[in-house]
This record gives sequence, structure tokens and C-alpha cells, in this order.
Amino acid sequence: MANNRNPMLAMRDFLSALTLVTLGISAVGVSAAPTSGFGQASYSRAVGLFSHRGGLCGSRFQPAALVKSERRLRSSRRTGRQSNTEWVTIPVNFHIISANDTIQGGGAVTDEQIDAQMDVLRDSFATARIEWELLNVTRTTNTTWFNSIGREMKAALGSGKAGVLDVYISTIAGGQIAGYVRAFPSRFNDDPTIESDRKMIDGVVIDWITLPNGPAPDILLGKTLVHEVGHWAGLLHTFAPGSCQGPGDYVDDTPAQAFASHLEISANITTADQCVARDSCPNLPGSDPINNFMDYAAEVCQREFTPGQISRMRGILDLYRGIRP
Ligand SMILES: [Ca+2]
Ligand SMILES: [Ca+2]
Ligand SMILES: [Zn+2]
Repeated sequence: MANNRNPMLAMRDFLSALTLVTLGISAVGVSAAPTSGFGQASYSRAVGLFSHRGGLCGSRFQPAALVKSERRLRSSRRTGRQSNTEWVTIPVNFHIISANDTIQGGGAVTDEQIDAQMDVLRDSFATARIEWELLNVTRTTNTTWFNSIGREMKAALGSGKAGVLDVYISTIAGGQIAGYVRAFPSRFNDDPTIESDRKMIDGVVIDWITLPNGPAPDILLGKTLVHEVGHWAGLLHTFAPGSCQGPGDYVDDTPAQAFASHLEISANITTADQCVARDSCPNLPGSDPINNFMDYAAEVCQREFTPGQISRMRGILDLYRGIRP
């Protein structure tokens, strides 16, 4: 998706950033202290993710592929093949890449943090009747991979299976992006010749600082993975494609949203009662879905997928990943 490349959106982001500066609300002015041991640098980086213009998520999908996939999804729904009420279980691999075994080197992601991340995943997808099973945890020390996650690393570690979630934990784009998914699930169906490259393309990449109980436990609660897994399961941003018009995120029960909430909802928000929705499309019903995992609001605000999103995920998981009851 080209949400953040939209010039109007960029201008909007710029003006919002300007407003924050004018109001004297500095992005790094969060008062809470960093967790002991992690250091100020990691904490500031976590805060910066929510202030960086469009920097939270790096997932981008081709509009033409989305239109095609939507058509296929609708026709599969007509056959009544999908059920959203029965549970499915999806196996998960965590691949932890570190530069060294220090905290700053990303090597200090603990088993407890992985367990906590699994709990967040389970809680967040429970309404979708999706259960997650931790299959394998790999730990690799490789400075090159830590600084630049790429095909070589994924080829070495990935499962290469459509129905298995591979989560790569590293640092991304110099720490400017919290996470991303490279391929929309339909990509392998659209181009079967790349199925053999699935290992190198599929999966979810997240920055190690986004795990629960990390350097900024009041800001980063493990929802980054939930958001990226939403993409892995076929969801778009609720503000896609950055306009009140058109199909938006192809989900009927998420309100039209012209821009992401993250600049309006700053990193200073650490309690749910501070989550106040804007309405970026005032002439259309509903306010911006700041409680949705697929918006960019502060993580404390993120707590739901809508029934429409759940139906879309279950349909796409079935169609393109063979995940069905
Ligand atoms: Ca919508
Ligand atoms: Ca509205
Ligand atoms: Zn995203």
C-alpha cells in the first residue's frame, strides 16, 4: 500500500508534527524512566517509533494484487466454504537474530518475553478463534543479519510453509520501523513460480524492542506482532489507502479513515482512558478506529479486530494458507 507515500498524507503528517513541536510536546519528552538494564537509547528509540512519520510499519502491498485477491475472496465466500466459528491452530516459529549477547545487541530477548508475546498473540486473536502453538525458537548471532535482515537469513531459518508463521526478531532499517510483512498472502498464488522462494519472502519481521517487557514496557506491549500478523493474515491498515473514498481496507465495519492515528495519539499515551478518537472522514459514519490493531494508535489503545476483519482473515487464511478447521 502506498498510504504513507500519498503527498496529502505526507503533508498532513508534516502539519501534525509541526503542531506537536508548536505545542512543545517533544517526542522524547515521555516522563517514565527506562526499565533498568535496557538503557535510555532503546527507550528513546521505542518512543521515536510512534513519532516517526509513517515509520511504525513497513508493510506495503500492490493495489492490483489486492483487487484480484478480493475478487477471489468474494467468490470463495459465495460457495459458503468458510467458517469463522470453529477454532484453528497456527504453528509459530520465533527466529531471534542478535548482534551479540548483550541487551543492546538484541541478544537478550528472553524466553519469558517470548512467552509473554505468545500470550498477547493468543489474547488478541481469541475473538477470531485463532490459537497459536509455539513450535520452535531459534537463536542466531550474526551482526550482518541483525543490521540488515534479508533473503539469506530467511532462507537459512524459514519454514517455507504457507501455514506456518515465521517471526524474525531483529532490528529493522536502523531501528526506524517496528515491523513489516513483505508479501501479501495472495502473492504466491498470483505467481506460482515464486512458491519455491516462499522461505525468503514470507513471514513477519519485528524489531526486538517491540516485545513485551522490553525497554519501553509502558509503550510497547507486544501489539506490533499482532498488527503484522494481521497483515500476514490478509488485513490492510484501517486507513488504507489514505483516503475517505474507495474500498479502503476492504472491510465494511471499519469506518473510512483518511490517515493514521499515530501522530494524533502520541507516545505520551500510556493509559487506555487517554485514547481519544479523531474523525478523519467527518462526512462518513464512525470515528477513526483507534482501538483497532490495524491503525497506528498507541499500543495501549489497540485491543480489537472487527467481525469484518475476522471474517476477512479467516477467509484469506483458508484461501492462501490452507488454514481451516
Ligand atoms: Ca473499512
Ligand atoms: Ca467518520
Ligand atoms: Zn502495518
